Amino acid sequence: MYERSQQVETLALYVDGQSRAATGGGYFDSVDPFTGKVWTRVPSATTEDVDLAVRAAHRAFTSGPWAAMTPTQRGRLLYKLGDLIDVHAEKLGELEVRDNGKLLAEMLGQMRYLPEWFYYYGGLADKVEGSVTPAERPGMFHYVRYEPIGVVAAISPWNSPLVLTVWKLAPALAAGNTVVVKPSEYSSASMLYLARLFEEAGFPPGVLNVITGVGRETGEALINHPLVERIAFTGGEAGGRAVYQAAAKSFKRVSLELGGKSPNIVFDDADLDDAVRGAVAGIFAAAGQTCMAGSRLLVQDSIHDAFVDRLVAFACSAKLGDPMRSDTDIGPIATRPQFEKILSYIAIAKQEGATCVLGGGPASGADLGAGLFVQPTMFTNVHNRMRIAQEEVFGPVLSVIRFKTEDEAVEIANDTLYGLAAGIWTQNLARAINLPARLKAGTVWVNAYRVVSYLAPFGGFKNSGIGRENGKDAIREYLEAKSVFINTQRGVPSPFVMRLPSVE
Ligand code: TXE
Repeated sequence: MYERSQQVETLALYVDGQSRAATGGGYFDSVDPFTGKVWTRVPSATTEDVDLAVRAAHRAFTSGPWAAMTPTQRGRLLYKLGDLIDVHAEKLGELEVRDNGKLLAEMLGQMRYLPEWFYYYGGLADKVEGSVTPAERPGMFHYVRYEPIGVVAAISPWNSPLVLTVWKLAPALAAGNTVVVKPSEYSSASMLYLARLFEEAGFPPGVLNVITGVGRETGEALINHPLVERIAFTGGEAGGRAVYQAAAKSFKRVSLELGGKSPNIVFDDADLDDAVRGAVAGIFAAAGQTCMAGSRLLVQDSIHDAFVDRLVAFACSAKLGDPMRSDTDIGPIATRPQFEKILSYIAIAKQEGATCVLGGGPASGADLGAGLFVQPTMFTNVHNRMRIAQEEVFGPVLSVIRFKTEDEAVEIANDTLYGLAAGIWTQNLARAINLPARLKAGTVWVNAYRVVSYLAPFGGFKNSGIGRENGKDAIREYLEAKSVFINTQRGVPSPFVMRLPSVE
């Protein structure tokens, strides 16, 4: 059993290869969501710190060892980092649990999987190939090369702090950029620890910088910094909108991974045991605090009542408790604002006339420490136009919606502003093949839920975001294409007329 240290640790920013306090000397506290006690003090980066970090990243990008490195050498550094993460996985997992209260089992799993991103993108670093285009006019040689963009700002949330940061870091660095990371103010510890592993792996100073602080100040200073050329953001809609607007002001390249209201669709031909587990994985795992939560459960009319009964029975057996314990299924809610937001949505669902068939409020008890727990909660008689079916709750609150036909299921599934993910439960082969194409979602799982991979592009349709992370094309998101024309013949034809090929 993991013993929490009682000592309050003081963290340091990581700028230009140095760990140090913020220039203003300020700190803010991070609270362990299970004990309710402050467990670490995090530096509050000022605008000056942001500027120092971005300038360091810019220097490292334009001159010095990183700029001179071959892609193969960069790749080797990424491999080394992957190896080091593997060695430190347990420590990193523990830090994340103390910050966000998610299950140690889940965070350890994430940390042990994390090196794969560095191996995969490390391997890709020297496989970005330009091309020579066919000659279409005499004497003109043309090729395309791909170049890194510059300083990347990576802004990440608290729910899976390192995983969601590494989805940005690994391809950005493999492509040759430099990065300034701003982790969530609720979960800075693991990223600051990871920064030291960058140093141990041999990354030159300035290639990775970590500044900590709140979104409205540190985050905004970062996205508005003129030397930042690319922003990669995962978080809520409000932050996403701020990033998109800041990006528009100076045409920064941007990718956004925002929320979801993902449908998890159960047909009457499904393996119902698996579907019950899939529904639970969709909404009660991580206490529903995941962007891809299957928060709308669409159940076919003919099995609706029996399925709801089975789901309630299964969800009732989930054990709430200390996220550090191996027998805990559901941990506390990560932050007080999130806890209050979840409870407010439960109240909204009740006002809207949905029927609460499970939970419906906060949970407390001897095993729950001082944590902010919400009971696994299920509403039936939900209509898709209700707010509880349209707005992201980011908590263990499931809206069950009835449908009769496949067409109706598709219509309900797509009737949302979001489009991050969707689940389908069926044993019908034709349906398993045909339905994914009809759903407006960046990821579709059939007879599975909540599966991600470094190999698989991840991102959203509609309000769920812009761009894709993971997979081999993600490295292109951190590169600019450049066309080079070389005239191999002497003589420039009429300088007043654009040079075009003859089309005879
Ligand atoms: O996210 P924020 P929060 C959803 C979820 C949750 C809501 C708010 O519904 O209730 O978002 O969560 C930084 N300029 N998701 O408040 O604020 C911020 O400091 C620059 C979905 O935790 O978006 C943090 O580092 N940066 C989600 C990061 O953005 C800004 C994950 C995310 O914080 C900023 C988490 C600004 N103006 C919450 N405002 C998902 N998609 O996985 C904030 N930040």
